[in-house]
Amino acid sequence: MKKRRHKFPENFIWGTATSSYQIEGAFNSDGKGPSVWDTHSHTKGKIKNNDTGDIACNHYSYWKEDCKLLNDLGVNAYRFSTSWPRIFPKGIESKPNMLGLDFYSRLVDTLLDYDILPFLTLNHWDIPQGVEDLGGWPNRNIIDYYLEYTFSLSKHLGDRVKNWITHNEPWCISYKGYIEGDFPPGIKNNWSKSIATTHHLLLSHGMAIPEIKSNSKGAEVGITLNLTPAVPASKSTYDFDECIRFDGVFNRMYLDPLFKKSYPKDIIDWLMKDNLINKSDVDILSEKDLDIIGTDADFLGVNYYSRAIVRNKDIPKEKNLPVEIKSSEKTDFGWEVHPESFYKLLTRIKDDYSIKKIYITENGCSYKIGPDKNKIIDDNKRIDYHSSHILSLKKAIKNGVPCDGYFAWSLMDNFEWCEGFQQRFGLIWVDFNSLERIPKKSYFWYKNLINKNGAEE
Ligand code: GCO
Repeated sequence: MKKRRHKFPENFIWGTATSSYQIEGAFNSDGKGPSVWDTHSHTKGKIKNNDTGDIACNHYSYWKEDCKLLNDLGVNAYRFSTSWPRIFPKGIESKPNMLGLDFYSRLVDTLLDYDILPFLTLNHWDIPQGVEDLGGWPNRNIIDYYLEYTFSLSKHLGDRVKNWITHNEPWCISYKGYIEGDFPPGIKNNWSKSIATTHHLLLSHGMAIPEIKSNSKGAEVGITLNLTPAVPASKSTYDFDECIRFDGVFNRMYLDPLFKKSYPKDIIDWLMKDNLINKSDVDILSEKDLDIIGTDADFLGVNYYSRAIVRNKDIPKEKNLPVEIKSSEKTDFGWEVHPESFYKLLTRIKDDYSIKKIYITENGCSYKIGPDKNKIIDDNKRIDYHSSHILSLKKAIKNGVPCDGYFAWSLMDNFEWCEGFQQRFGLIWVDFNSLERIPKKSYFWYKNLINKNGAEE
């Protein structure tokens, strides 16, 4: 018997996503200034294998070929990011670098010629080293520079780009940059700076919305969050409490201000109680700012990869309970494949927050499998990953989650941050020596899925 076909709503958007530093290369071409990721990757020992994004996929030269691959894939949208230091090399100039703007302008025109909607992310982490040197995100002044960049870009591209994402994954900037310290600027355990970073990112998002709309008639503006649902590893109350904290730091710290105009009280109280922040850190989180942060955005971008199984490391021995949650299969990155949590996450944000529209701006997996001698790349595991997550999404939509699009991460293998070129998320294989692109089996599978608007048998 034939199984029922699962169809997606008409006009559902199927896309793929990339980001500037991860694919462009050309790190110092045509007047581009250094970004914090250039600085970071050029510092020995920060990135596996000391890889850098100097060349990456050299999309800066191969963009036409890449657009053609997008067109052949049949996507109706493409999410990419613009490199701020290509437009304002130090971040503080009064006039934009036209060569940088022209690159994105050509890209946008070509996408539109192919009937592919450009989804433009303004900040996918590679901010100019120049603004970092002035204090970076913890310094409120950065907002003015960011708005200048946002205004300039929307002025030049706003007639053609109608989908804007202000920031990608503020958690990564704030937590990995200032608590874990593996991302630039590489500061560890500084909660004051981390909280200020979160606040300034969110505030600049709220302030950018009217700026972009003033330049781009009918534009949709949103922000992309990486959300990770969490489950306690055991029945222990220690694990349970830790899980609530994890959810607060990871998810609610962003969702609450954006959609409820407040920061989670339990997290602020905990940080104060443990003397990780002081009153002056809390004072900057003013109601006036929160009002701007909560400006009605047109959509929320959700990036989902995996769930977290949370264990409290300080659990006293006598209270230690065995871990009950068994992890499922893992990708080559060691991230658990758990499509059920994707469904749970989406229905939870629908229930807890009133969000008009969601786009899945990233979902994907890392598998190293490469070409055989006939240049066939048999990445069935990637197909299984996307397929199971798309089914969860379908179920979520059926249960009222207002999702209008899905972007597979990523169009092609690229520079995976601290992992360098070790992790491959692409539907297209990239040979990082010859820069040859070879579509994987998953590329053809996705093409077929798009063609049938998500129907699978
Ligand atoms: C992120 C970014 C992407 C990553 C992807 C895989 O989530 O870290 O948005 O740039 O490459 O998520 O880690």
